[in-house]
Order: sequence, then C-alpha cells, then structure tokens
Amino acid sequence: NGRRPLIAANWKMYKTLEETRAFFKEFIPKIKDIFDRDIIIAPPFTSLNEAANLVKEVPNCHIAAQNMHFEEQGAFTGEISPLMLKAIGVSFVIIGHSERRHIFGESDDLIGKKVKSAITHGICPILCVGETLEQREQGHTNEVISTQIDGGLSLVSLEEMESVTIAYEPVWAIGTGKTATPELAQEVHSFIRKLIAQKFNSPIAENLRLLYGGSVKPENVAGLMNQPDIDGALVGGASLEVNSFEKIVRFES
Ligand code: G2H
Repeated sequence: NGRRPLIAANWKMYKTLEETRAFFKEFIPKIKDIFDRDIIIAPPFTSLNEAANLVKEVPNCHIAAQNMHFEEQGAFTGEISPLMLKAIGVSFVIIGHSERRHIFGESDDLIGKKVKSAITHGICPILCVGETLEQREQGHTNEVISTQIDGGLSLVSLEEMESVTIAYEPVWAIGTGKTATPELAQEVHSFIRKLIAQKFNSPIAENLRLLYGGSVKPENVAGLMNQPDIDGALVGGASLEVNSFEKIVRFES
C-alpha cells in the first residue's frame, strides 16, 4: 500500500533524564541499520531536549511530546507550548491519548484545538481515538470513534491532513495485557480509513498512517502489522525496555 511502517514508543510517566540517556545509548546503535520504517519515541517533557539531541544523527528516528497546550505562550501554569517543543527539535506530538481524555478530562473540542495548533507550528500530531469496554459492549464503538475523529480533525484542512497520524487505542486494551485481535483492530482501522475518505478524500485516506495501540508486544506485533489497514504501533509498556522495543521495531510481516 506504499505506507511506511511507523513504530512509536509512548513512555508515559516513566524514565528520569539519566534513564533516558541510558536507553538511547543502548538503543541507537541497535537501530542504526534500519531504514525501511520510522521510529518515534515520546519521553516525558524533562527528557525531550536530551532525546532530541541524541537522535539528531538518526534520520528515521523522531522525538514526540506526549501532550502540549494549543497556545504559543501565556498564563497557563504547568503547560508546555508548541513553540517550546519546536525549539528543541520535537517533530511529533501525541494528542488526545485516552489517559489525557479519561484522567485529565480532555474534550474533543480541546483536542481539536491542540491538533490544529501542532500542525500550524510544524509539529505532526498523532491523534488518539478509542472506545471504552462499556461503549464497545453497548455497540457504540463506531459512533464513539467517529465523534472523536470529527472533533479531533474539526479544524484541519485538506492539505494539513498530510501531517496527521491517527492511533486507534481501544481503552480496554491499554496496559491490561488484553490486545485487540488483529481482525478486530483491522475492522476499526478500516472504518477509520473510510471515515477519512468521506470527510476529506480517498487519496488522503490512502496515505494516512493508522497506528494500533494497546498492549503491543514483540509476540503480537507481526500479526497486527499484517493487517491491511494497520500501518504501525503505539507502544507503551513494552517500549520501556530496549530489547523488547527493538524486537517490536524489527517486526517481520
Ligand atoms: C496504550 C499504549 C501506548 P500499552 O496507551 O500508548 O500503552 O502498550 O502499555 O498498552
């Protein structure tokens, strides 16, 4: 399908600066010979600057923030702006992760503003969507996903869609060890691609990279990546350890 695989690590609130250095020291030599896929690592804010410097020489490895504010600056205590991220070499940002939605109460409206602001500032957003167990059991999965997609992309123009990545993360599969089956994930990915074709157009939908997230591990990554509409993975727990993340990056489909 021409879409380049993308494996992204979401470290969440793990790793100090020292631990970040140790990870990259071991990780970079291991992935230097990989050219056919993209790698993204999203450390906590305190490690972003260092991480961005460490991967400068690795052309297909990029650094992402896990969140950002949509304003450039202002009286927003505790927040980080797109200008600040851009200035230290951050090129991607995860927006609307389910933990941001559920623990920190982020709405589709706020997420939409963040997605737009990231693009405006030259940072590629990874928009996360996903249903809870209750929503799935009540048969509301498609409706929930489509509301989240509409909200997250409400301010994005046709041309801007080029810089967008979408991650499907079923909330019931996050950190629980319960991965969605490849077939079930494929079903939702295919639904998302159709939604994007309707909202924008088919070439945009065809070029869009769709990641799966939720308990991705070295043992299940290939099965997921074999699905026609799964173009990559957003990996939490299994990305914290160099060997397991390297195995995921090196998946063979
Ligand atoms: C989902 C995922 C990474 P994990 O949150 O975003 O985490 O792989 O630990 O389920």
